[in-house]
Amino acid sequence: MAKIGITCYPTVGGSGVIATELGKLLAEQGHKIHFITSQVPFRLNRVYPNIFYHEVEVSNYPVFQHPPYDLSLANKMAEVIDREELDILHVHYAMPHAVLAILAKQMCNRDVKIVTTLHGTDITVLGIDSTLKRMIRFGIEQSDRVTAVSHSLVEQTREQLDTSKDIDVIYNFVDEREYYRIQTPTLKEEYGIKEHEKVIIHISNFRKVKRVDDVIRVFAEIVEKIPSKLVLVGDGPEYSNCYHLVKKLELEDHVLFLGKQENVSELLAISDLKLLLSEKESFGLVLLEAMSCGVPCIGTNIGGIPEVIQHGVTGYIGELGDVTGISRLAVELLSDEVKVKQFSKDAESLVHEKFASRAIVEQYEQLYDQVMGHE
Ligand code: GMT
Repeated sequence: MAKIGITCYPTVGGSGVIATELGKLLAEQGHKIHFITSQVPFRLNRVYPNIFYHEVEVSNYPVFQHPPYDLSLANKMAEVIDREELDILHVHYAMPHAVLAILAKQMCNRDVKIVTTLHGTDITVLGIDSTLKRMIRFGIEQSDRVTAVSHSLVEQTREQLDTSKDIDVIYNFVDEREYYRIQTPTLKEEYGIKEHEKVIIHISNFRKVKRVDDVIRVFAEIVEKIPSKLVLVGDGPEYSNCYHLVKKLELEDHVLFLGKQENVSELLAISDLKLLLSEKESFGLVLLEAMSCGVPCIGTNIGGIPEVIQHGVTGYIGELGDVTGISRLAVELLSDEVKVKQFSKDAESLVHEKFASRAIVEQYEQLYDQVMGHE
């Protein structure tokens, strides 16, 4: 069994979710897991006997113009590597975690192996920022092993960082014990949604890249043909713009703004269709969460989304920004009960086959074994 350190962004966000869920499942397999983060990861919501949490403390010495969080993290990583005799330090999100892990490795007294997982915006946005690019590439190239959450992200990393480093694709997963089709017989009514109305859901952090305005415009065309409600879950910089757009399109009675929600599987249980119309998306973990709950999805032909949705089987892939084309696909699907049932069944099966949590965790375990020289 390995002793594994995990660093991630502990707040809401797909990379933090995956890092935390991976830590939990690895701990269930008997590994010792040490989270090294600025806060307790938000999904670490109960006591696990072989999971430990090491908080990064940042010095506030008045001479510093900016608190040196990054350096304090590297210092903490080195301290935990030595004290807990870590075999592996697995960092999620390259910027700045990969380069800090390399620094920590140089500061400690063990031949700890560094594994870096790329999640998306660390490459697709920050990787093209000239103030960060060289540092991100260095962190990736110096890591012992690098994984990415989709083939598309591997290609983008190669192109944007101009690196030939080997990158393994290990897809994301969900804990199927949490994401399944639960029975919520009264929830629809409690939200004031009529039994015959279809529910279309979008979940995101409402950043510009998520194109939530496209979701609203697509819904505006759907609701003209099919009695339905749009449920918007999450919060972020575009939230108030979305609010205004809903008002402008006179959709106030049809759109529910729910803000951040914890028990998303209950909301997915009342949903008929999920929309993710982003312009950048290395994977789209929310699609997997929906599919695991039997909700068909429509996504854009962007990044890793076509690796997650099987077009015509578990949902549809539309062109970025093609509001009319996407709403046509949605209306066609929602008008065909038999098709919705089949897509829903196939979505669940796909999660259990291609993205099964046990198989994905095994891929990480195999990679750890290889990097530790056990294979
Ligand atoms: O964009 C987000 O929603 C947050 C971001 C993150 O870093 O947590 O998500 C990225 O990582 C997720 C987990 O691997 C992926 O499912 C998301 O597609 C990816 N986001 C982007 O590529 C924009």
